Order: sequence, then structure tokens, then C-alpha cells
Amino acid sequence: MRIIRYLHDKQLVLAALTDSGKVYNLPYQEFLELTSLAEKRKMTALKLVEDVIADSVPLEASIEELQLTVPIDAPEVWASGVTYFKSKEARNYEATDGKLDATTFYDKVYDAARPEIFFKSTSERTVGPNDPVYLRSDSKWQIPEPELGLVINNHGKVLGYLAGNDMSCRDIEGENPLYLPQAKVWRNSCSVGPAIRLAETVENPYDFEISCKIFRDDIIVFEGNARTDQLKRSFEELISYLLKDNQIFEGTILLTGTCVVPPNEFTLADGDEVEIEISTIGMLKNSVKSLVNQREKSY
Ligand code: DO4
Ligand code: MG
Repeated sequence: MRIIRYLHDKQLVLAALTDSGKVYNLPYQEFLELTSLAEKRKMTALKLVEDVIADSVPLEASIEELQLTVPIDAPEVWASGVTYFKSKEARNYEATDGKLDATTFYDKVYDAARPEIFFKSTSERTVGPNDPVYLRSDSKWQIPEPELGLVINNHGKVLGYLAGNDMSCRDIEGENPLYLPQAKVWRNSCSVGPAIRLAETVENPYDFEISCKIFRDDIIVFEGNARTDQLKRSFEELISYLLKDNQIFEGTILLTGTCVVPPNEFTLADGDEVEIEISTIGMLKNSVKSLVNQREKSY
């Protein structure tokens, strides 16, 4: 069972998407209203949704016909880094121009007890399905980072899973790791969606398949995939470090790191289309727009 949100007559509608593809409107404004009501009634969100849909009829429209939006306005998005070997290799390449000859910060963090966790986004900077993600105007080497996202409550309990894109500037981070916030955070630099798979419907979260395709002029220019069983760390470990002496808000998203990295010579371009698909969650599609063009348009 997944939870989606779509626009109908300029109103946001929360809905359940069953595994057979049927869509049922839900009588709640937001995902967190659903999960907090379920908690109050001491039942799972799945049971609450099942009870609602038992008494309703599905929409005639299919999921493809709906104008999907970001499924949750997460107050904050945090992200984990270098949680897959592939990411460690890529970070080492960009930090050393491929001339690795000594141990780097990335080698150390990959093996350290403390994981890399950084602040990625706020709800204002986070977009959903079919919204554009933006390219920074001061970077020449930008990639999408397809990642599994955990939607958590304020105690760190996983409420659901979604797909995320941690847009990143490899040149800015590679120049100096102290530039990480600039390499990671700008307008529309994070996208999440297209649906939240309820946690209680996921038997093994280390069994997700993550794939990414990038299209340029309708031609695939990159394709890659990986699985969450390649993660170096557990989700509990990542969440426990995020929560240490920290205040975390209901509905925070924690991205769990990238394991699909385009070739080193690849950079995103204005007009590209990025598709990130996670098994049993769905496909998050975003077009890529240059912020230079956006600025020209808005002034
Ligand atoms: O070390 C920088 C960030 C790495 C990252 O975002 C990732 O591994 O996904
Ligand atoms: Mg990342």
C-alpha cells in the first residue's frame, strides 16, 4: 500500500494506491494526519487505510492520469553520504582528479563508526514528481543521486519509504569538502516521491532495487541500478546518529546515500529528464532546468 497526493481543481488530495493499482481518496489532508490518527487509535496506518477503502469505491482515473505532487511536505530532509562503496569511489575521484594516492576523508568516513549525515533540504526547496530540479549556475559537473528515503517520525520510527534525488555538484564538493552545503543545497535541489510505501508493507528494506535513467532529447544517456543490500550501514544506525542530541520533526526524510553514479565524464544539462525508480515504490520523474535560464525568465 502506498500513499500519494495529487492536484484536483487546484486542491491537494491524499489518496491510497493499492498494489493492484487502484486509487482511493482518503479523508485526510496529509500523510502525517493519517499516521498520527493511526497511532492515536493504536493501529497501523495500513489497517486504517484498509478500513477506509473497504467502504469506498476506487477512482475511475488511473495513477498515470493524476497530477501527482510531492507526497509529503517534509519539514527537513537530511541525507547520509558514502554509505555505498560506489559513492566512496566517486567522491575519491572528484576530490583527487582521479589521482588517488593517499587515504582520504571519504575512505575514513566509510569505515568510521560515525556516518556522514548532512542537512539537505527544507520543504520549500524540495520538489515532487514532474516538477523541475534545477542546475546551479556556478557548477559544471552536476549529477542526480538516486537514493532510498526514509520518512520518520519525531522518535525516528520509520513510517514509510520513498524515492529521492540528492542533486549534487561534483566539482564544488571535489574542490573542497567544506563546500558541501553549497554542493548540495540550492533551489529545487532535492526531489522526493512519487509515493510513500507504508513501512508495515515492506518485509525487507534491504531488498529494494534502485534504478536511474537519464534522457537527453528522448535518448537514454545514462542508465544504472543497484540494490539496498549493498549498503555499508543499517538504517537504524543512520537514524540513531541523526537523532543524537537533535530535535527531529514529524515527517522528516532521511536519504540513505547513493549507489548509482553516472560516469565521471557525465554532467546533467538543461532539458534532461531524470527517472529514478525504486521497486514497489514507483518512478520519480523530474526534468532538469538550468537556474540561469530560470533567472532570465523571472527578471
Ligand atoms: O560526501 C558527500 C556526500 C555523498 C552523498 O551524498 C552520497 O553518498 O549519497
Ligand atoms: Mg547523496
